[in-house]
Amino acid sequence: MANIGGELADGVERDGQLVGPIAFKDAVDVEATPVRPPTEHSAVVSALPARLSNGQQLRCYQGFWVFESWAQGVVAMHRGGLVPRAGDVLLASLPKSGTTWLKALAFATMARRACPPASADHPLRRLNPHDCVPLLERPFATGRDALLDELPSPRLMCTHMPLSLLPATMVDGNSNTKIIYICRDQKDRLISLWHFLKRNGLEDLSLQEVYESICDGTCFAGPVWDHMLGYWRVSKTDPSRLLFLKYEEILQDPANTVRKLAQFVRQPFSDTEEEASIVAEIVKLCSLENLRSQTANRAGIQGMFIKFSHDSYFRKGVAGDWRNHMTREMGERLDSIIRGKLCGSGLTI
Ligand code: PAP
Repeated sequence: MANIGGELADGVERDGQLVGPIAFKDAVDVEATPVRPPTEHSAVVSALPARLSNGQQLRCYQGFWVFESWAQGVVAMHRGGLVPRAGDVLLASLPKSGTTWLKALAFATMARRACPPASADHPLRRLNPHDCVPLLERPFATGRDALLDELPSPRLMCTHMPLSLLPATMVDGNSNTKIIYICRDQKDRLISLWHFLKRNGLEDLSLQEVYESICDGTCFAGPVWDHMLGYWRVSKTDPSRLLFLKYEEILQDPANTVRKLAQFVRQPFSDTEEEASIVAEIVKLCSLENLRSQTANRAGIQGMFIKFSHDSYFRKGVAGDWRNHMTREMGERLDSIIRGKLCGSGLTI
């Protein structure tokens, strides 16, 4: 069997067969997993600063705002609740930065030998991308984190948490975990978030409220600049461990991102794969149009405490939509806050 690109990624081969990540929903039985709520952290959480932001009760843990319903699980995860494995790949983002797209692209790329992107029964043709790649905080919040141990290698997982709240074993210098971060223009992210929350039960939420929560750093997973900077700095000091992507760059050249991503997880495309247009097939499979048209993405919901409809993850998928909703002054004020916070880091968005 070929050793693709010279070096075979950890966890890619099992019993002589090339394998990829298995869709979360196919690999585990959520209902059958024993529940062990992380109640040992209730005293820690009840002592944390609290506030209501964009219709959600939040707590501030170690400088970041997290859903109160997730807070005990976040503490449990942070304090070492997840045992990393060789071959783990973790996707990270602030919500509405392109997470769903990145999940699809990374899953399709890593799983391409076990599930060719053109195959009719590809998991992304029958499951929502969030059912293929688990968000770490959810099983931790519900005490079902044992599910993550059940996932076969190579594990592909996701988080909205900042780097500083991940288990130290996943992020310290000796960790084998590869992290792919995606960020997006905060003005477009804000508009996307506003539409998403309105679509999922907060019909009366004002744009101004969401806007102010991003400007003053109190939105979920914020302050957004600290979230981005935590990942950005590691991508600069250790680029083999952290790949930093921008939504707008993927929009411009998705094929280039797929190649970059494959290279990063040490599964570069072979000449044979290039000749067979596998990259283009992955891009097509993961396009907004294709994903939106799948039955699994037109119906159904996602989430444990908070429920989000599958179709609400697919809206316009463009850069610059903020101009249709915000004044130029609002845009300039937010840009200037973000620029000031990122100043000197080398990161521009
Ligand atoms: P999440 O963090 O809650 O998972 P996320 O996927 O980051 O959400 O955000 C959804 C945004 O990604 C939407 O942007 P919009 O509101 O500005 O339109 C959605 O349209 C966009 N999106 C989802 N899938 C794709 C895709 N395949 N290609 C491009 N953009 C996408």
